[in-house]
Amino acid sequence: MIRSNVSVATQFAGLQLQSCIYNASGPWCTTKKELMDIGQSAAGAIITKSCTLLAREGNPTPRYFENNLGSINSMGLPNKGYQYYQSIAEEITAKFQKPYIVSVSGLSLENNMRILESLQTQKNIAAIELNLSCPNVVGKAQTAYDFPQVVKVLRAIAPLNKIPIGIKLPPYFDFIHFQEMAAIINQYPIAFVTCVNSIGNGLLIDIEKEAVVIQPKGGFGGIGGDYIKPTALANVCKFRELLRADISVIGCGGIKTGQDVFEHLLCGADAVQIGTQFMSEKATCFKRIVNELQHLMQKKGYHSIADFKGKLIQA
Ligand code: RRO
Repeated sequence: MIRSNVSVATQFAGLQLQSCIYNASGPWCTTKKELMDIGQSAAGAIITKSCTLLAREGNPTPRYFENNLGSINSMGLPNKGYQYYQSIAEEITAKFQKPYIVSVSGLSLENNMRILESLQTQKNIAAIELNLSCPNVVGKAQTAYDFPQVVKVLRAIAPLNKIPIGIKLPPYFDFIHFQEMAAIINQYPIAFVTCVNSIGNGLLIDIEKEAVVIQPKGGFGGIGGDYIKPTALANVCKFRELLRADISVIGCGGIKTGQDVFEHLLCGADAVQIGTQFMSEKATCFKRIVNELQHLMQKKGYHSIADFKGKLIQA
C-alpha cells in the first residue's frame, strides 16, 4: 500500500525518482525483458548490467551462490555489449517514466572512452554509472584500488559533460583510503558515487562437499548481502562526509528491508540499490521494501526522506 502522506521520492544528478529504491547493476538487468520487468516494478530507476565494448559470455558456471547471509558471485561481466543498451534506451524511456541509467565497465580506459563518448550522444540515457570496481575479470585489477589509475580515468572523462556520470566504488576499509579517494573525486565533475560494489575475492565453502561453491578463480568471488551491510554503511557515511556537497551518494550493500534502506539514508545516501535481495526475490522486492520504508517513516512521523537523510546521530 502506497501511503500518500509519506514520500520516498528523491533527486540526484538532476534526475527525479518517485522512489529512492532501485536495482543494483548485476542481477536481472542484462536483457531488454529483464530491464522492462524493472520498469514495470516499483523501482525508482532502471540500471543496466555493466557493459563492455563487445558482448561477453562471462565466466564458466556455477558462478553465483547464495546462503541465508548473502551471496558470492564471479559472473565475469556477462553482457550484451554497450550498443545493445544504447539501442533500447528510447523504447524503455518511452514506456516507463523513470530514469534509465547505463552501467559501463570497459576492459580498458580506451574502451571506456569509446563507450562513454558514444553513450553521451543518446538523449534517453539519464545517467551513466562507470563501474571502477568489478572484482571478477581474470587478470584485471579493480581500478578503484589503483589510485593513480583513478586519477587518469577521471581526468580523461572530465570533458564528457552531456550526461551526468557517476562512479561505482569498491568498499574501502581504512580512513586514509576514504580520504585519499574522496580528495581525488572532489577534483572532478563527478555527479554521484555508488558505495559499494561487492567485497572482492571472498570465499564461501560447502562444508558437506568440503569444496568451494563457485567455479571461476578457485571459488573466489564478490561477496554481497548481509555479510557486507556494515561495510557498505561505513562507506556511505564516510564518503558523504568527505565528498563535495553536490556529489550524491548512492548506497548499495546488504539491503533486504525498509529498515536497511532507512539506515543507508541516515548515513547520507540519496538513493539506494538492491543487489542480492533482488536476485532472489525478483522485482516484487521493490514494492515490499518501499512499503516497509513508508511504514517506518510514518511510525517515526517523517514525511519525506529529507527529514532524516544524513542525520545519523553520533553517540
Ligand atoms: O560481472 C561480475 O562478475 C561483477 C561485476 Br561487473 C561487478 O561489478 N561486481 C560483481 O560483484 N560482479
